[in-house]
Amino acid sequence: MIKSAVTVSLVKEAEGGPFVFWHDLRAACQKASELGFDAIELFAASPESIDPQALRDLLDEFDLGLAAVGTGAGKIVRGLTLTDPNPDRRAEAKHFVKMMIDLGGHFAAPAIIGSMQGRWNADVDKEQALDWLAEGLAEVGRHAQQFHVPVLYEPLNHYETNLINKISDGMYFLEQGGIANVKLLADLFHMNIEEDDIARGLRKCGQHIGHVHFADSNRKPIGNGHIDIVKVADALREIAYDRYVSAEAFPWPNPEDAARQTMESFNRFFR
Ligand code: LER
Ligand code: MN
Repeated sequence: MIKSAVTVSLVKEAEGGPFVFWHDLRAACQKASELGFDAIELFAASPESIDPQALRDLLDEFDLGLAAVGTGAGKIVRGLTLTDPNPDRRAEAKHFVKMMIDLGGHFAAPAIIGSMQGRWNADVDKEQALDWLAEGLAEVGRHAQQFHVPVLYEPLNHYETNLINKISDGMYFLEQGGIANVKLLADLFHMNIEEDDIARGLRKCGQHIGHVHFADSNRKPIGNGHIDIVKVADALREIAYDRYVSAEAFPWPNPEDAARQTMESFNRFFR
């Protein structure tokens, strides 16, 4: 059965970004639980900034799972990416991701590689950047195996990366590189920009999809833009998707209403 999640960001530098709840983890868990979410997805500044026992206690208290942990703070706060031309910085990026995998792993929550993939530019050509990305994903995928969770690789729209934008290109990339234990994150906001047909993109990738970011075309909570969510839900059912759809949306018009609207849409389309 498909499960619901809502994002919580604890990262000052990410303010203005597409996260529903902000800064107060306890209040976010309380609200998520009240509204009936199955889990939260956590965006933290660093692995060390989270006390795993305190997180465990909070999740237990509010009967929530941890759907996934973001790694984007590695880029936003520390400027790290898996495709940095400097080998020391690439190693640091992989280390950061592995620490996040360790944090999530104890909760059976996969780590997400989104903006940490970086982009090609004057200092690194596209072929080289893709080689480093493949190498990095393979390494962090192997690291995650000990927790029996995959790593989630997220193709982003072309304003955010020039490496891989379409979900099926992400699938071919993982397949061609023989990259094990890495699944795809299908973010409906990015897919609305990049795919010819979102539902077709989801069907094509089938079992390779390990997580869904649930936001509308304008990144408001689902139901406030022009994505045809009925077709998306049909496609997810058809591929027997049974993991999380997680609200990575703007806190519009405010966090609580964004979460409530998401839950109403979730119940309408997935229950
Ligand atoms: C991360 O999940 C994402 O979707 C990116 O747009 C964040 O930069
Ligand atoms: Mn996303």
